[in-house]
Amino acid sequence: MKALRLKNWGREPELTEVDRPVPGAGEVLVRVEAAGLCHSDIHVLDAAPGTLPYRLPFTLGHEIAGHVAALGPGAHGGPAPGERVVVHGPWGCGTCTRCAAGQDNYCDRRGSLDWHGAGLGRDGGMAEYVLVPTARHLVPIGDLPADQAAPLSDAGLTSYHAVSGVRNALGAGTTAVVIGVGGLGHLAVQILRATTPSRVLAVDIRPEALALADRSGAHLSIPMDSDTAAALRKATGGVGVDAVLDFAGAQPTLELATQVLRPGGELAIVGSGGGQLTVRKPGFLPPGVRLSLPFWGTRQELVEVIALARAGAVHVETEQLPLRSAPEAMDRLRRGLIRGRAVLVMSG
Ligand code: FEH
Ligand code: ZN
Ligand code: ZN
Repeated sequence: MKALRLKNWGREPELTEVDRPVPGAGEVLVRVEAAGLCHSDIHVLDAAPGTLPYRLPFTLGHEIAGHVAALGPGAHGGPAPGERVVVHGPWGCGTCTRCAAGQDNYCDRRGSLDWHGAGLGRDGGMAEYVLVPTARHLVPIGDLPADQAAPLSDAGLTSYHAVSGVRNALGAGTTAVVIGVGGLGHLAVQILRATTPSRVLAVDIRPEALALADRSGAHLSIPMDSDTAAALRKATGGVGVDAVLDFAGAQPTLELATQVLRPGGELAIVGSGGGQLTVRKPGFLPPGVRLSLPFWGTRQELVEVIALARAGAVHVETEQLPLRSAPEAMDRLRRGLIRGRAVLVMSG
């Protein structure tokens, strides 16, 4: 089968012919229908040798949807052959209390593993087939199209998990701000609209991203410039915003968040833009502000995201591409030229 494999650190991945995996005890072989591209793939490609614990070579792709092709011995109780599924991508140790609860994204043994999941040190889904270690990593998707389901397993799930973490601050009469309206941010806007009563404001530097925010249901989209803080404060009648979800995580966006947060507000730093905040008392942060660094999401949250999409409450704007176009698409992703989410669609 064809697979996009990372063979050397700092080098482009290669489309390679490899043997189709055969599921062993407890394992499930999934025929991949779609696999999304993520900024984390770029971070993996650009990682210097030794910075990630992963062993080369491996197949990329941690945002995967398809159907069950075969079950290994004893792999029962999960989806049956032929059933369409999405893969819960964070694979932990499988035996700690977090993994046992479907919270592999916060595995207690993460630091000792030489993988973080499908396509992250283990063979992933930018291939015709992917081997999943256990059926508990699979969530049924019914008739949801694969190009929708795949991005929901990472972009959607990460956004949903971030919203879940700040939900306490988002009751009636509140305001939430999404900074960065890309593959994750446009889904966060929809998830906020679908699951909270908050007004949703969106901030981005790109006009096309602000248009995407409008299409996604933002009440107001505001360009990132020197007037953004004033515009956000004005939009809240001067009291400040109740929650900021920063999908950039860059210095300017973190500083914007500290300028507009309401006392007692929530800041979820989702993007890995490398921005820094000084947290001290007294300091610049409003009193009572809570910070979170959400990572990916739980299996149960993935079930909930899929249910939202199947109910029509969440729709992913995708750019669909064949597997062979992945290197070119990754280069455009690296340069910020992908609108929505790029999804590799497997033929056959
Ligand atoms: C995966 C692995 C490591 C860092 C970040 C990620 C995210 O793409 C998961 O949503
Ligand atoms: Zn990702
Ligand atoms: Zn674990």
